[in-house]
Order: sequence, then C-alpha cells, then structure tokens
Amino acid sequence: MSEIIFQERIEAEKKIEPKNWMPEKYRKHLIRQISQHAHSEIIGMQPEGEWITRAPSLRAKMILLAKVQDEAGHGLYLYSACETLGISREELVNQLHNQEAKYSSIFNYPTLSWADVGAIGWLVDGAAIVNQVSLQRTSYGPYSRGMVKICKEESFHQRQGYEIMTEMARGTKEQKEMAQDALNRFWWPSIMMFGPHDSDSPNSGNAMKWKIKRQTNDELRQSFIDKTVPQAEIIGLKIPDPDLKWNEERGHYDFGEIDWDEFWNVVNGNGPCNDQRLKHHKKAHDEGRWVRDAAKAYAKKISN
Ligand code: FAQ
Repeated sequence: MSEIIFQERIEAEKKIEPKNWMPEKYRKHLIRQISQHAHSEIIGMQPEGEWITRAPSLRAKMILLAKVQDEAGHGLYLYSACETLGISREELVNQLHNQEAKYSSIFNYPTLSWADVGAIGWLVDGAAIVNQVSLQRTSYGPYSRGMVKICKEESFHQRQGYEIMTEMARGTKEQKEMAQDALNRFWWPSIMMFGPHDSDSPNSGNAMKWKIKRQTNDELRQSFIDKTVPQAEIIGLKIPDPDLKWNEERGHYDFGEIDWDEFWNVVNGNGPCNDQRLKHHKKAHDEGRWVRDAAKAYAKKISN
C-alpha cells in the first residue's frame, strides 16, 4: 500500500522529504547516487587544485581558488543531503576509501597544462551543469534544493573555463596549441561523464520511474554535445571527433563511438590517476583528524 501512495506522490510531482515513507530501494539508490556525486565534488578539487600555485596571474589565481572552494561547498551540501537518508558522513567517507562508492571517472585524468584548467571549467563543469539542471527537478527534496544552489555556481565555473580557453585560443601559436591539446585530451572523457548508453545503464530504469533522473544518460550527453560544439567553433578549436556532423533530420549532432573499454577501465580503478586521487584523499583525511576531534569536543562543550 505504502508503495502505491509513494508512486502516486512521485507521479503528482510532489517531492519526497526525509520523513516521508520511501521504499528501501529508493533510499539506497539515492544514497549511492548522492554520495557518488558528493565524492566527485571533493575528489574533483584535486586536478584543478594542483594549479592554484601555478596560476599565470593574481586574477587567475583568485578565480581558481574561489572555484575550487565552491566545489568543497558543493560536496558538503551533497553529504548533508545524503545524511538525511540515515547514513553518517563517516560511513560515506569509508565507502569512498574502500572503493565501495565511486566518483566521476573524469577526475582520474591528469592536468598537464594551464589550458587543462580551462578545459575542466568549460567541458567538465559544462557537462556537470547539463546533468545538474536536470537534477534540480529530482524527486528527493534535499537533493533537488541542493542542486538549485549548486547550479548557480557551476554556471560561473563554466564561464571561467571558457574564458581561459578563449584567451588561449586567441593568444600565441603555442597557447592555441595548448588549448587544442587540452580539448583533445578532455573531450572524450567529458562525454563519458554521462555514463553508459541507456541500453547498458542498469540504474536508469528505477531512476526514471522514481523521477530521480529526469533525462537519460544519452539524452543528457546529446544535449551537452549540441551546446558545446558551436562554442568550440566560435573560438576556433576543433572537436577531436572525425564523425561529428550536424544531422538536419534529427536536429542534433551525430558523433563517433565512445571507447567504453577506456571508460570501464577508469571506473574500475585503473585510470591514469585513480591511485593518486584516493591516496591524496586518505592522507588529507588522516591529517585532518585532529580538526574533526577538536570541532566535536567544542560542540560537546558548548552543548553541556
Ligand atoms: N564515472 O546505471 P548507470 C562534478 C557508474 S560533476 C564513474 O548509468 P546512474 C562537478 C554508475 O555509478 C560529476 N562511474 O548509473 C565538478 C554505476 O555504478 P554503481 C559528478 C560512473 O547512477 C566539476 C554504473 O556506472 N556528477 O563533480 C560514471 O544511473 C569540476 C552504471 O551506470 C554526478 O555524479 C562515471 N562518469 O548514472 C567538480 C551527477 N557513469 O553506482 C569539480 C549525479 C556511470 O551501480 C570540478 N549522478 N558510472 O556501482 C548521476 O547523474 C548519475 O549517477 C550518473 C550515472 C549519470 C553519473
């Protein structure tokens, strides 16, 4: 009976709130997705964070610092949303450390030049926005409200990345080559961010039924490609896909085959930076233990 009422609530576009009854599978599905989203925001600070001390100007440094700090904030909103489902922050971090929980494949690629910071803002934040705008309408209230706030900041991130790429594409020959090289390396991993094709996505069926996801992986990927190709053309960079072509009939770009072996290799822990990312997180977490202990002790003291 409760399951019928739950589904009716979903169909009526009413949000599910923490105290409402929900099927156990819905709760677990959300914990999986929201926690992986949170871990992505936090691990995602590393590739760009490596460039804070090497930013080419004070202005660029201030903007990057603010951007990376925003990602930490996004991680915290998402961990809080996830905790409303009855799981502790400690358990969530443990799941990341023992690799029970995933984080986005994109953050396992290295940032080799300043142009990569531009490519991440433009493409990675660009892909994240397409996904997250859709998730603003997700059925779980705390996740949906977190997404609204996060989307506002992500659009600033996308523009700062596109600005870096624009400046470099219009700069010296070497700068333009760096921008093109960054696009060449980040294009395919960015379109992999949307996950496997719908036909190979085990979680999509329930996610769509419960309106956790409002659009499928392939629909979102297509929307990102359609938005991004003209942006590359405007700044004179070439998308590294010989099969990319406007399809008048479909009203979308056709694009080449994604290398799914590469995708699963990275998802399963064997990408270029998987070890480095996880080791760095564990080290920072261990070194921050005294801060967490002190905060807990203080909270206890003032509540007595
Ligand atoms: N990487 O059945 P599906 C950001 C896994 S944005 C790793 O299709 P689902 C902002 C998937 O978990 C990035 N694993 O799964 C930022 C599942 O395995 P599981 C984060 C992936 O959940 C920018 C299996 O494959 N955004 O951080 C990936 O329906 C710059 C089968 O897949 C979000 O997380 C992948 N790319 O769809 C920060 C958005 N794709 O869990 C810093 C919220 C799939 O069963 C700097 N999440 N897998 O063991 C979602 O929308 C969905 O969870 C998808 C996957 C679309 C990621």
